[in-house]
Amino acid sequence: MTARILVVDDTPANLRLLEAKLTAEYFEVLTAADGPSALDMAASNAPDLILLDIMMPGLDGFEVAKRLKSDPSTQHIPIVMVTALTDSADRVRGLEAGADDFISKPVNDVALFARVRSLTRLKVMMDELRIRHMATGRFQMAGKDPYGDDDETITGKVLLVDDTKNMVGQVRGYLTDAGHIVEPATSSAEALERSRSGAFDLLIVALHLQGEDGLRLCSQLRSQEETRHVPILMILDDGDLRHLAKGLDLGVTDYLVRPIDKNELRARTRTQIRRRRYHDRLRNMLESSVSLAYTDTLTGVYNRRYMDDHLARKIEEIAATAKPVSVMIFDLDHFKRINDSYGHACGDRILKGVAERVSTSIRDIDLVARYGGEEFVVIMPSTPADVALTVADRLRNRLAEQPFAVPGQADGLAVTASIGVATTTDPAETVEGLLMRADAALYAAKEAGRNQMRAADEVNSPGTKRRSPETVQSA
Ligand code: GH3
Ligand code: MG
Ligand code: MG
Repeated sequence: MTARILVVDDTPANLRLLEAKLTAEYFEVLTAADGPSALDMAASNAPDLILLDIMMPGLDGFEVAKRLKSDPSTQHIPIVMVTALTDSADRVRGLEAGADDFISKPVNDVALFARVRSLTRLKVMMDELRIRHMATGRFQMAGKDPYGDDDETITGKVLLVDDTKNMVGQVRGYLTDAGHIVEPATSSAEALERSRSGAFDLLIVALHLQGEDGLRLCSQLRSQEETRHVPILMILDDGDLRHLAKGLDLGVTDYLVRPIDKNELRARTRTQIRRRRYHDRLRNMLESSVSLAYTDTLTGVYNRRYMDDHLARKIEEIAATAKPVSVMIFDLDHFKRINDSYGHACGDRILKGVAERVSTSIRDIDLVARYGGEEFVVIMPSTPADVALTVADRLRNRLAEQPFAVPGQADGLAVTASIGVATTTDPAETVEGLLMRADAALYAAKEAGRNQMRAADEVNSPGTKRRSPETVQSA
């Protein structure tokens, strides 16, 4: 994988050195000799990573990082501070300005490449999500920039894996004081077991687990489904670069060196949890935009297109299962009056309430969809006619027994529905034919005075008309 890296340093010799190292590893390298030109290049050249010197005349590295992270067009670019400073307060300041990591001068090759690869890999993944997300057109609609940080005091749940009691206590104290929830694990087995709950935002692994290989644990955490995307913060001894490089190759997201500095630990923990949240947010947005294709936006239940496909599959399955498939169509009674008397928004509110009440009244294998307007369909696989009728009547009753809460109406509004039910045992039955029979039964229920249900004929009569009472039999 090739990545474009922007190197920023006011000392020409440093620039040339980093440029040479990176070019030799086939990275594409851009250079900037001061803060303002770094900002320009970041905005116009879309680098995948920025290596940023801290001490520069004029605009220093802290300020450049801060500006890059507050500009929506550059805030997703990872920043690595390249610094001669070893003072922990400066590192913390860098992290707070938005840096993702540090490399000390003189720059060590292993640390440099491991870090560059780890961060560019992460960025490629996030870019992919962002592009797919933008392609769905929901990016603006969601009204929220997934890169935006609206929570400065971000806290999360951390699994701390280490067997040295002292350090556990210390790290735990540092993090709980900052508002995080920390659960300890003292062996690899315990870590794997506990992390399977999927409840953690960050895994901290101290490498010197007695008699165990901390790196192997990291690799197991990476391949385990529940922790695949959870960041891992590795704690290692100063100078242990061999393990560092290996850990980063295995997918460890960040690292800390002993002795642990309180502020650095907190800052890196926060950065990792933030990154995790941001990744989750993108994924959720992606999932909800995908589901947009098959759900009804007002009520959140399935839409008609999805219902049609689903019903076709269920009818086909009869050939294998020999079990009947039933459908019900229900239509709210005199719904126009509700709109006319209380307004369309109130009507919408009731449609949502109806969908919710129906969704919680049916079995997991049943499916509810909005058929159109104030009409809904429930598909019930493996359900004979008599059972379907029982379900329909229960549903009718659940709608009628309790008014729907709407703003401005203290007692809520009473709503009833009329329901038509049809059943088939024939795998050659068509979706259209089955729905038409249910619809005809619905019409009969309306004719009979509403707030009731009717079953359709067992046989699909040819020439059945939509809501034609002749083809309907009373239940
Ligand atoms: P009945 O079914 O009992 O014969 O009477 P109705 O008044 O419900 O029947 P009709 O089918 O004539 O009217 C359906 C009304 O449902 C028309 C429309 O005002 C309302 N409606 C359809 N879709 C929506 C919607 O998305 N939101 C709201 N608020 N109302 C809707
Ligand atoms: Mg109606
Ligand atoms: Mg209607």
